[in-house]
Amino acid sequence: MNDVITIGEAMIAFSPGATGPMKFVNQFEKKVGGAELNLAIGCSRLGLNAGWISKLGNDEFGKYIQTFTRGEGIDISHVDLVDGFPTSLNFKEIMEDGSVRTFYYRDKSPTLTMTPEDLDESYFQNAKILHLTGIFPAIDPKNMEIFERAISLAKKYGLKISFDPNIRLRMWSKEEAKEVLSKILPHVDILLAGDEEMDIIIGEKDPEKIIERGKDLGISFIAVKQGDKGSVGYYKGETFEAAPIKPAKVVDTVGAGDGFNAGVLFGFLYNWSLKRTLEFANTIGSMVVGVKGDNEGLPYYEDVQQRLGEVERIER
Ligand code: KDG
Repeated sequence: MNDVITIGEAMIAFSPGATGPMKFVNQFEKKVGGAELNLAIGCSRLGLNAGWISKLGNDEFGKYIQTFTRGEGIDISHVDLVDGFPTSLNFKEIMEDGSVRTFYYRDKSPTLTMTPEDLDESYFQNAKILHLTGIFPAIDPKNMEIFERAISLAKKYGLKISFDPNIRLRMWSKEEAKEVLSKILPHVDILLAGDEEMDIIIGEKDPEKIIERGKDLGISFIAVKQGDKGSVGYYKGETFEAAPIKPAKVVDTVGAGDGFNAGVLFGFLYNWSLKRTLEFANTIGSMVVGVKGDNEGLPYYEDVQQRLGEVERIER
């Protein structure tokens, strides 16, 4: 039984060997990225069972991602390699202060070959949470047909639907994102959204107002991510504002939101208090930004406990 299943594209992420403008960087390290896959890795490292539904190119990069994800303990039984569609790529630019720009090469994404019929009903029967993000419909608005079937299967089998808008403005406009993503919100049980993203979708970035609107839509767990300002959450009638956890150093901010999401889903599944869940998730986000790569900084459960001072860290 998978605790969490997710649908989305992964890609080779070329990480720069030096900080500064990308056009002057001469060496890149081959890594793996993709918001939904990062979430699955984050969950798996915490000890949850995570499954990923996707397609990769039938090429060296696709095979590498397959091997990498298998090594992370992700269930890739629903990931296929397809001919004629190369595995997508991205190149990252990282500045001295840790701020990042990502340049995508994903126009012929292997996930364009996915159809609603690719979703295996029995996979939904054996899972607890379905995690979706706004990146998948940004690749092709037709992917909403896949989401519609996924949502209806999730409802049929009692899965909670978790959603992160993950708005990527290199992929679509604010108007397009708003039109498509606002259709997903009424189906969501667990909302994991940035304040700026909610401003695009519902025209509100004040967490209190987002929570009010989320409650009206019937969303039961709401977490509003505010970057280095921490997060605000709502669950079972309670609202909590979790202070930010200052990272030791900001090396690469990409993937922090996915790590936060993994922390929330973990706390949700273990029925933790809202306070504990948000503090745990904030801690994970702060750990991710200290490591270069989209998922290399995602911690194991004991790492978070050590960071929180709950267990002793033995160095040697
Ligand atoms: O959330 C992090 C991801 O955005 C990153 O790993 C890869 O840019 C990416 C994407 O579109 O999934």
